[in-house]
Amino acid sequence: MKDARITQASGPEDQADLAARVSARHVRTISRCISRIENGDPSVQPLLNAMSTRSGNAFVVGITGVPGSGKSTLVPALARAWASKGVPVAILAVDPSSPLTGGAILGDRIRDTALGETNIFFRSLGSRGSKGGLARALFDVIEMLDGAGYGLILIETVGTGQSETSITKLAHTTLLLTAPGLGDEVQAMKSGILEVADMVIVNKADADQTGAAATALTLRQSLAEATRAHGLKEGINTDPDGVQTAWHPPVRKISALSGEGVRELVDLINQHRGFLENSRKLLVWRGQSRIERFDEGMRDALFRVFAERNGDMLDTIRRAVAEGSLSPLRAAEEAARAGIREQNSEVSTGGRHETQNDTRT
Ligand SMILES: Nc1nc2c(ncn2[C@@H]2O[C@H](COP(=O)(O)OP(=O)(O)OP(=O)(O)O)[C@@H](O)[C@H]2O)c(=O)[nH]1
Ligand SMILES: [Mg+2]
Repeated sequence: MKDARITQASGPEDQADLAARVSARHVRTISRCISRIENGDPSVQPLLNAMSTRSGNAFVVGITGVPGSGKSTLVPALARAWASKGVPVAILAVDPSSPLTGGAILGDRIRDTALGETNIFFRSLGSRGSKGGLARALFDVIEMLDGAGYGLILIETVGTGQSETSITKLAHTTLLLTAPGLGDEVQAMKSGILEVADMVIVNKADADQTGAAATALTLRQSLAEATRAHGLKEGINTDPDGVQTAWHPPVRKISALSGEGVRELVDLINQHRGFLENSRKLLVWRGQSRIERFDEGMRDALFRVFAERNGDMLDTIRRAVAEGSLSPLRAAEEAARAGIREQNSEVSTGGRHETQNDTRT
């Protein structure tokens, strides 16, 4: 009963209750709120506002790579490394390539571990399902999880479509996973993912040592080409004064299955995080991504306010646009200007809107 009431929360009391449950990392509540974010449900906004005031502490790692490279095997291993140190971890699987097994397998693997029940949250997200775009939904989901106290957020995404490019905008560390024999070095080059990867990890070294070494070598060379950073060493680079100036993507071999090299990978991710913090890139980044979300939110809000006030006019314009008697872009421009003029004249003639008081106090 209580849950049903919370799902439809609208009053201030319910909102506080909802925020408290999310902050207590109540798994079912969080999962339900993610669905509401995916569905573009505006009633989740007060919660997002509340969570946003507490966010800014989570570190976000994106794991991308072609199907079968071992992302779903690596992700739980990484999650456990942080969770075992008491850091609550959230895993988001974006578009698991095999909807039947991808997400489910990962979920099962996590459920198999004792830690999973307390400290690791798992959820899959589909780009098709997100109204208003995956990147936007992901931003809000990350913000909520961050505010709820998840210190590490891992995002698994298949590196074949556009989803991985939106991931690199949201993830602080982008990890490109590959494996010998998949032949995706070339594909990675072409898609441009190599240029935005912060580290390139060759998985399945246990199954094919020689192949893994050869793949790593090719990738090292391709990376130097892609980033035109021939003089840099892998990892953190410093200037003569010891100031950390650049990060050059390291290439490492691991076995997600046996765990070989995973501890070193955890150290590497922490090194990259340290670099982002020391060079203040993380701070700048967080600011920028908040500004981007503000800009998007502003566009949405302006449209919503306009539609609320001028529903009839909007219908008329839409019909004219559909019939071809008005150009869509010109109609948009003129409607926006008409909306602003109307707002201004209301203010100057002492209209009913609060704006008038706001601007004078
Ligand atoms: N030998 C070996 N096999 C591995 C390793 N990591 C993953 N695998 C196997 O590779 C297969 C694919 O692994 P997944 O973790 O499902 O790969 P994925 O990248 O998540 O694949 P999608 O979700 O389909 O994109 C599974 O059969 C794994 O058991 C490894 O380190 N060594
Ligand atoms: Mg997977």
